[in-house]
Amino acid sequence: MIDQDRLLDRFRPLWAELAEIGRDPDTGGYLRYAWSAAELACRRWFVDQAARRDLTVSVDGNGNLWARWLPDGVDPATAAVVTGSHFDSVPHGGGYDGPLGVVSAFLAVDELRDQGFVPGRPITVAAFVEEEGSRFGVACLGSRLLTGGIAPRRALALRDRSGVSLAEAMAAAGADPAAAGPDPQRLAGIKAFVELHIEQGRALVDLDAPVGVASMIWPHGRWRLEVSGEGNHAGTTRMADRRDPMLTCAYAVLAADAEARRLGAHATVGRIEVRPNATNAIPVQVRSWLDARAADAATLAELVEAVVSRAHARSVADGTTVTVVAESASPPVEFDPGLARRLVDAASTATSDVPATTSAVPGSTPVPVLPTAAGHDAGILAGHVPTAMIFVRNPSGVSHAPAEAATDADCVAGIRSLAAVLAELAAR
Ligand code: HGY
Ligand code: MN
Ligand code: MN
Repeated sequence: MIDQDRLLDRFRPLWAELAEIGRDPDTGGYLRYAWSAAELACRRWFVDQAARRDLTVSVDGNGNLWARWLPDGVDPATAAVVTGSHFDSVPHGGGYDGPLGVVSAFLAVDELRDQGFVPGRPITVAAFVEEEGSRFGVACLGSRLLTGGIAPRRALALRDRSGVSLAEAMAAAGADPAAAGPDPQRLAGIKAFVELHIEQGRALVDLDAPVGVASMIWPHGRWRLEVSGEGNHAGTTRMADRRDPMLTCAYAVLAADAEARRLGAHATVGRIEVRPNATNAIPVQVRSWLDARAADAATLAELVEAVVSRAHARSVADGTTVTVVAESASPPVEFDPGLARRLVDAASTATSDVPATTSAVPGSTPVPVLPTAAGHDAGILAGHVPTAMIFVRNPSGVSHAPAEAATDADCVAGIRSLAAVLAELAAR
């Protein structure tokens, strides 16, 4: 059995090394955008960690990082068990969403080596680029490019808020944009992919479990609503003469909330851009981004359709025009049930000595299997290789905000579970 205290002593300094990279001292949140200085620092950290473990680092044409443990005598052509996550964050996001999966992967390798475990196949640590889509607008951009989920031409033309394209950002970081695109050979070299991730919710808290396993990912997507009206003077323009796009946008936001509640779905508008964004001018255009998610594709489609049709109806009354562009879409993902079962068994054994802290939900299992409404690179890879996810308990349930956190003890329970899973999947 893995020694909890020894793992804690390993986890804390490694976590502290990464924790300061890209952290905003005012908010405590992270500003780690794909190909930005902060994320490049995380990538250097990754390469350093791999070197310390004699793992061979490779970078695919999309900028995803891979650090491989190839045991003596194992044929390099043998498909690898891969584990990892991402470094990038939402603006002022939490520190665990992504990095916990990469740190845990390196520490799981350490634990296996300490146990004298010698895999029968390579074990590879991975870090995917632009999982959040915070800079270029499309979620899981690195894993979508890898798997052919987005055309390189479209991806490379995506621009950030200051107008820099993905191609320009890659080139500025020394990567070759022309190399971006599907990598079937790399995919063929993956036997299974396991992503460890902080839970983005409170299910494990309510179930009194330190770790859980994912059953599925809700379908979800991002739609850009562009409302155009007539720019004019805030003071001298009579109310009856206005064509104010802010009204149509505000109505769409409230409609999204109402329709999501009606359908038991989730809808958020967290980003708005106003032109000219002046205090004393009626806007000429208001752009907003709808993040919509539901437990099934039909409900998601109904939600988006309802919001869009209500926005169009309102625009007639406002004398504005609305265009809607789907920027990023993720269909429902059902994880491999056989692999999920193996993860439950391995994690149950690995964490059997973790004491229950509160009264668990009657009938709950030590390692619950639960759905999530959060997207992940595992959701993209699941369409191509056997894939599973381990969740680590998040006491507050908060994510995509500075308050996101997990206890060290639960992070260690996650690492122990991941090490056990890797041992099982990579056994000789
Ligand atoms: O937005 C998401 O669902 C994920 O956290 N990237
Ligand atoms: Mn994530
Ligand atoms: Mn996230």
